[in-house]
Amino acid sequence: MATETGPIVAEGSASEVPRDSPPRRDARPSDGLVYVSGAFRTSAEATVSVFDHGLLYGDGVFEGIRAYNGRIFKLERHIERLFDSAKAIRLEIPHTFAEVCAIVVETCRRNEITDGYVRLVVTRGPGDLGIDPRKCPRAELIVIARPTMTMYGAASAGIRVVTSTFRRNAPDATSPSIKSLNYLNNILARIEANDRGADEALMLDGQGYVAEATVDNFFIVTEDALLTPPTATNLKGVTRETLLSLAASLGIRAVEKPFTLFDVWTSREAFICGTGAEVVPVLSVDDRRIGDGTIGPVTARIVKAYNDLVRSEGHPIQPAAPASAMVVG
Ligand code: PXG
Repeated sequence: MATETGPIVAEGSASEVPRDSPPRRDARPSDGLVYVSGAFRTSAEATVSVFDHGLLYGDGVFEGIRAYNGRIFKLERHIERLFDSAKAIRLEIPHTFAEVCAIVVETCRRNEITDGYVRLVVTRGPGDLGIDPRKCPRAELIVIARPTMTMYGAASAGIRVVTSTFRRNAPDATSPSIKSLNYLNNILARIEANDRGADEALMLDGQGYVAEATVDNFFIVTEDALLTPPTATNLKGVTRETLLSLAASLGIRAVEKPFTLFDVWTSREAFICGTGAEVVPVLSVDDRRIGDGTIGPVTARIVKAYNDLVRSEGHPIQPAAPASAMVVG
């Protein structure tokens, strides 16, 4: 099938994506269009080189973003984190911040996304064998937009979590704040959780304090506050920071401080949060029932407030209609 191969953002061009050729209604193949190598291609034709260092060495970074009601939630914050992750690994994204935002919006448009999930990947690009990034002259930006994304089976009813024997990356190794293509530690933890019949794994830091889940930040509710670990040992989650400010607006005291498994096992409520998962109640940890084993009142309030917020703000996918179009009669 013919692909839309025109470059969306020419090198050195202005940040706006050209809007002269709007996507045709019939242009979206059922498996979607992916932005890769500077153009939109069908999923079948969207490929990267086997010499890409993202594949060969996990050398790259990524982002996951959600869209609700035709708007991309926290788009700029996610792209900012993508640039921060890239900076940390000395990876130069071959576009400006504004260009990346425009490409994400255009990918959503071309895939007719109203509600969905966007994955950005920036790899070191194709090079030769050997880890030296100097072999890779140009980084590769990939943007995928899908109408659905499910992380856990019956997430809204609550999940079962077990503590993994794999520790979250130490801050003096590959920083856990980098959303890098190296997720093996977390994948091993997830396999462990799968083997033990749990939905998700909780990971500890090198000192034995609770860090986070494999793709989500972690909160507990104690007698007097909502607690989440400081971000030195986990990802600076966009959902996590959104919930901290939501808690403030709901009058719920929220504190960032280290805590242990004992604090988790004896907490009143617990939940995990992330862009993909949203806010998911945790009903048991290591076979200890959390609270009375049902979704607690604080978690329920936070779930509702988050669900309301994500549907009420964000970067519009479609451009605003011109004022003249709104005049009736
Ligand atoms: N910790 C880790 C290790 C993550 O990977 C989060 C916390 C939550 O961060 P945000 O900014 O999303 O609130 C993540 C996020 C996927 C997927 O496809 C992964 C994430 C998010 C969305 C989808 O596996 N990770």
